[in-house]
Amino acid sequence: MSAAQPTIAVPTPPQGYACPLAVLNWVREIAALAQPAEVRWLDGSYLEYATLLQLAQAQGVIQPLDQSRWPGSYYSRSHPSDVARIEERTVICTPTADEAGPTNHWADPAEMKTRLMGYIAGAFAGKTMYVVPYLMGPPGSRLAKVGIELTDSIYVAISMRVMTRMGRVALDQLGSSLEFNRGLHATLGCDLERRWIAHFPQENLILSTGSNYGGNVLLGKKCLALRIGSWLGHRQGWLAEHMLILKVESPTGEVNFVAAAFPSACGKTNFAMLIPPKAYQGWKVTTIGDDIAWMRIGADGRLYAINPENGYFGVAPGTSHASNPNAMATLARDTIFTNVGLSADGAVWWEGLDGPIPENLKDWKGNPWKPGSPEKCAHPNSRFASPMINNPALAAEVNDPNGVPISAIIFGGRRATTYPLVIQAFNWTHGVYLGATLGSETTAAAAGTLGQVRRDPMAMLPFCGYHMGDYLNHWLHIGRKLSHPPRIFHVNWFRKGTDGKFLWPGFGDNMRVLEWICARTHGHGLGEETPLGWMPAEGALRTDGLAPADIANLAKIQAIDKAEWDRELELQSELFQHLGDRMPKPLIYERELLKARLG
Ligand code: GTP
Ligand code: SPV
Ligand code: MN
Repeated sequence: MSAAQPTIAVPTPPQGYACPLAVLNWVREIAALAQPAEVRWLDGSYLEYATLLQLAQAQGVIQPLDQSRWPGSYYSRSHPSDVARIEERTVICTPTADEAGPTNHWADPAEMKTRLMGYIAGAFAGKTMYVVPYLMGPPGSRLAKVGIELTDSIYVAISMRVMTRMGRVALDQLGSSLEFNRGLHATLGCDLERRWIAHFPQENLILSTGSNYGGNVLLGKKCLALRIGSWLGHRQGWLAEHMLILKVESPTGEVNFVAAAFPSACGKTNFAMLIPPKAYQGWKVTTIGDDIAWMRIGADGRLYAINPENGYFGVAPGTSHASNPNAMATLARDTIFTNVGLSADGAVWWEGLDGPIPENLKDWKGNPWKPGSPEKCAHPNSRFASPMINNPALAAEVNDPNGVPISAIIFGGRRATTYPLVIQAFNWTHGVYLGATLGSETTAAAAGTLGQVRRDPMAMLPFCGYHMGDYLNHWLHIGRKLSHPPRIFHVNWFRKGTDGKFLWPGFGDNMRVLEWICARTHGHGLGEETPLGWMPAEGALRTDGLAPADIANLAKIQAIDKAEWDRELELQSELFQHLGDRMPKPLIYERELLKARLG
């Protein structure tokens, strides 16, 4: 890259920082290229955060909410064309297209780098370049990873402090190691024409241009923790997954750690923060993570998981005191809201929030809005970014560097038909098949058509950084190495009746399914063998406290419709064909077995 000298002096890190020369050189190289007016190293302190918030406010990037009701919280609106991840512009730049596989967009690494570095040349003129060192994972964890994100966006700098362990802690973890991710983000006025999210796994490099939306620009999250992470996991023998992690404690003291993969906007945050219904006296669910899990094989043959994140970037619409009280407590302070509704007196609002609707609202685009207005007040993918420490149900193990032993893995999608409430896989391979064939109706979390069923293996379709066939094989391989593999399940909270309404109440009542799952992992939940897998035996799902109408729906939720399954198997074969000869044979065999069992 350019050998040009920066026109400004690049400061060394604040006093007391140990910083490898490789980091300093990365900062110098990009400063020389992007030509910022100023380079600012962030140390992650609270004082610094407060200063950045003031600066962002002065620049009109964020505005404070009514601090008496929303302490420490701020509001921001994105560019209206920049509200979600953009999959067509998200590329994996491996040396060959084959390595990225048919489910990813591929671009030639040299060409893409030349193009994006061209965009970035001089692009920070007159601006501050923030140097954001960040740590993904608990300090001291062998799974934790360090990234250095360089950005011209103060919104990114602020959000990274919420979402990651930012600043000095990251450089302390790095020590003299040279293993860190290079991340570079240039806003470029949110220019759609120059919007790219490019991953260079071989170089541990991420370049993001032309966007300022969370998943595209908070590079620790989907870019490093999932796309680069999954690529590293394949090489190094671990798993980077789009999964929540929760802890369940029963009244008798039985403890289970459960990981669950649901596609974007399909219920991970809600499930991770579940509050058991009244009938479940003495049961407790606490949160380790709500979006990402890094999992490794422990010396005892169990699968151990950490949450690499430090905050939640949650979907606002639908979040309420009724649906998710823990999320409401979490976002009650120190939160950055993006693209929700805003009232003149500094309150936020979104569809599905309970309580009175504030007066004098403006919608996410800044237009006046009142109930009955034709457009939505909050964008369907509007988000809150909150520190996880605010979660009243945070699990005690959240900072454990060793992670937590996972006893059950759950896959689930948004399916109006076909899939019953819960199935248990017969074994690991069958479980991997359930994950591999996961389908879900598309949501607002990504740009594109809504509500169409698409295959989303392990909820990783937009996030797997290499060939999906190799990824599925990697899962099979990990299973063979686990002497105590987690049991694998498939759930569907979203099955609908002929009236188009959900058949299952969901949210807190998902505890009923979780209880059965935990019981199964301990060998004492009653199951019935069906063609799809084990399902709860008659009476094995607790229904005390469920509304009579919900109880009456149970038979419909659990029904297996032969015609629907014939169609489903056809749809599954599309993915199988797409992956060609890299589709693992054991999974092809699982499909044949299922076909035979269905008759
Ligand atoms: P990402 O952050 O995009 O990865 O999403 P997520 O999987 O964390 O999704 P989240 O928990 O934010 O849920 C998204 C939407 O699903 C919200 O509108 C919820 O109200 C809805 N939802 C979550 N759980 C349930 C449930 O059990 N039943 C029903 N019907 N809807 C649910
Ligand atoms: C998702 O889309 O799965 C998210 C939000 O969790 S984002 O970080 O934007 O990807
Ligand atoms: Mn997600």
